Amino acid sequence: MARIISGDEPNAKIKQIDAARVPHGGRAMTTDQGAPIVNDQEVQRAGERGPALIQDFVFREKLTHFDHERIPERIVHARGTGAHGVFVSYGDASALTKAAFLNAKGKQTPVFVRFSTVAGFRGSPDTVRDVRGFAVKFYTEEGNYDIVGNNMPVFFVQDAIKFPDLIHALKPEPNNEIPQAQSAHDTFWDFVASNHECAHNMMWLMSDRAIPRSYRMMDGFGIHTFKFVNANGEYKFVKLHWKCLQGVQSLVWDETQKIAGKDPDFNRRDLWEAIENGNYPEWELGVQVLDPKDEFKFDFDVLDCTKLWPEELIPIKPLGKLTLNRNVTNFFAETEQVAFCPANLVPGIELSNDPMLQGRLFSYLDTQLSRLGGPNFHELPINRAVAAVDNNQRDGMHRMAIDEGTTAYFRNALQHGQPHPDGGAGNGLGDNESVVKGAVTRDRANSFLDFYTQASLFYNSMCDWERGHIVDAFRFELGKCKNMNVRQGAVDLLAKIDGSLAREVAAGCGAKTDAKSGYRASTAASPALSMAGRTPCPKGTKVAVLVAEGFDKKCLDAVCTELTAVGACPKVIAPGQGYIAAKSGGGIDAAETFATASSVLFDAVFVPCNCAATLGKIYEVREFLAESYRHCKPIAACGDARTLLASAFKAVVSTDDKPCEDRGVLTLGNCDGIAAFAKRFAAMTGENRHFERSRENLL
Ligand code: HDE
Repeated sequence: MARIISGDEPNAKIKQIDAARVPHGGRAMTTDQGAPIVNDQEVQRAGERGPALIQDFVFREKLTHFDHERIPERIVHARGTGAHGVFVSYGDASALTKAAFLNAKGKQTPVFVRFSTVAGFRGSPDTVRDVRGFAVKFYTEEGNYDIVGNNMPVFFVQDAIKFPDLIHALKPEPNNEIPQAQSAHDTFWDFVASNHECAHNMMWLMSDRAIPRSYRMMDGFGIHTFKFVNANGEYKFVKLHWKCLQGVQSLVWDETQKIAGKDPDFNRRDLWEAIENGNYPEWELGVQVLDPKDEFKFDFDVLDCTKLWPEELIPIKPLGKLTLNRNVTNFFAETEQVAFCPANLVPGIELSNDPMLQGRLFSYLDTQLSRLGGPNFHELPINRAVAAVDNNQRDGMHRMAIDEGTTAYFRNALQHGQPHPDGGAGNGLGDNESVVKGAVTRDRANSFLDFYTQASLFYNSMCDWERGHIVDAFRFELGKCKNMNVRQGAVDLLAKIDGSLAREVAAGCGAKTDAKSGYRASTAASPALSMAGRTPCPKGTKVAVLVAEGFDKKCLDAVCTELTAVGACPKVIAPGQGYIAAKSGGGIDAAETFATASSVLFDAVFVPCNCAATLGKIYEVREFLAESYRHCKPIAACGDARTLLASAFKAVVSTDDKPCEDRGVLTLGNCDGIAAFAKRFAAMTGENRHFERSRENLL
C-alpha cells in the first residue's frame, strides 16, 4: 500500500488508522522463519523521515523473496495452462501392454494436463497461429507416465539435432525480438524453405488446427512411435491419440487476431470457466497398433515423426477416457512447476528408435535443471509420484526428503540389500531386448526422404473451406515476409506438394511459379484428417444475448432456457451494466456492456424482440452482428430485431411465426413460434460454422 505522508501528519494518526484497518485474531503473519511480524507496511527507518535501516530483516526477507519470484520460463511451450483430472481405463489391455493403469475396466488414474502454445513467451496471447502442446502426466501405481504430445500428429523436423535451429528460426528474430508468438516472419519461412522435411507439419500449421477454438476442442497426439509390451515380452509399435469428445473446432483467422487484443487469455479462461461450471472436457485415449512384422509395409518409415499413420489403414483402438475436472489451486506451484519428460515411462510402454524421440530423452531432464534449479524437482508436489520412490539418489539443491539410514549404495549388506532393482520380478521398467546393428553414422535412412507425399495427402483430405483457409494462411504468412527470396522459396516448396495450391499462394504474395494446376505429390486422401465431420458439442458454448430496456422477457426466457438445456452459456449484454427492465414486468441483470464485450469472444448471438429501437442507435451493435456474420457464427433474431440484421448483412428472414433459417441466420417474424425457434437455435450452437459466408462482402 503506498501512502503519502504530509510533513505535519502526526504519526499517531497513522497508527490509529492502521489499527482500525488491521484485523485481529485469525492468521497471524510471520517471517519465513515463523516469527510474528508486527508491521509489514513500513520499512524501519532512522527517524520518521530518515533513511531506511539495513537491519530491517523483515523488509529484506520480503524483498529478497520477491526478487527471486520468477523461474526461467520454458524455452518452448512457455505459454500454457493446466488442469487436473482422471483417466478411466475402458477395459483390460494386457494383451497389448502390461501397463497396470490399462489393465482393468474402470480403473482410475489421476492425471495433470498442460496445454500450451510453442513460440510465444509466457505472457503471449493464446490465440496465435501455432502448434498446441498437449502434455499429460498420469500418476500411476507404477510411477509417473507422461505423454508429452501436440495437437498435430506430425513434427517439423526428423532429427533432434535440428530442433534448436527450428526454434531459433520460429522465435522472434534475434536483432529486435520481433514478432512475438508468430511464424509469419522471414526466419521461420527461410527455415521451412531450406528444410523440406517441414513440408507436412507446415501444412498442418497453415490449417485451422493451428487456431483452435479452445483447448477443449482439439485432439492430441503422442506423435512418435512407441512400443507397447505385454507380460510375455511381445511388443507392438503404437501411435497414441487423444480424440476430443467436444468435437474439434477452430476460430477464424480474423477473429484470432482480434481476440489476441480483446482477451489474450481466451483459451486459458475458456478451460478454467468450463471446469468451474462443471462442463468437464473429455478425450478418448486410443492407439494405432502395428505388428513389427509389418514395419516395412508402408510407403513411410514408422520411425519418422513427420509422418502419420492414416486411420483408414491402421484404425484407432480406444483404451480409456480422460476427464479434466479440477482447476489448479496455485498456477505457479502446479502449472508452472510441472515437469514433463517423454522418458517418464511405466512398465509395458517403451521407446522406439525415432531419432526425435531419442533426442528428447536427453533434453527434458536437462532443461528442468536450469528451470527448476537442480535435480530434485521430482519432489515438488505436482511432480511427485504417487507410487513409492526408493533409490540411492541423495542430496543436491533443494532436497526435500530427509533420507534415513547409513547406506546410499547398492549392493549393500548393511541394509540387507535394500532397496534393490526389481528386474527379477519381470515387471520392471522395460529393458526389452532388441537387436541393433549397423555402422556408427550420421546418415539419415533413405526411407525418411520423401517429404511431399503426406503433405499432399493432408491437403487432398481437406474440404473446400479448409483449403480456402490454408491458402489464406499461406498468403498472410508469406505476405509478412520481407525477403522476396524467402517467399519464393516457400512457394517452390508448395509446388512440390500441390500445383494449384502453389499457384494460388504465389498469386497472393507476389511470387512466381510454373507449377501445373493438376500436379499433386499424392492422389491419396485420409477423410479422418478433415475437421468438417467433427461437429462441435454445444456444452460450454458462449452465446451473446443483446438486450435493451423494454425487451420481451418471454422471448428471451424461451431461448435462454433451451440454450441452458443443451449446456450452452447465454450471457446478457446491454448498453449499461446492472438491471435491465423488460416490457411487461421483470427484467434481467446485464453481465457485460458493449464497451466490455465483443463478438469475437462469443460463439453465437441472439437478439430478442422489443429492443431494436435502442440497440439500432448503438454503433457497436451493428459491428457485433456484422462481425458475427463475417466469422460465420449462428445468429438469431426475433420480431423487430430482424431490422438490426438488415443493417449489418443480407439474409432471408422470417415474416411470420415460422422460423426461417438462411446459412446460419435464424429469424422469427413474431413470437408465436418461439418454442420451435428456441429449440432450433440451441441446436445450431452445436453445429459447424457457416463458412460459406466467409468470403461474402458485407453491406
Ligand atoms: Fe518438446 N520441449 N522438444 N517437443 N515439448 C519442451 O521441456 C524438445 C518435441 C513438447 O507443458 C521443453 O520442460 C526437444 C516434440 C511439449 O511443460 C524442452 C525436441 C513434441 C512441451 C523441449 C522437442 C514436443 C515441450 C521446454 C526435439 C511433440 C511442453 C520445457 C528432440 C511430440 C510441456 C520443458 C509442458 C517442452 C525440448 C520436440 C512437445 C526444452 C529438444 C516432437 C508439449 O525440454
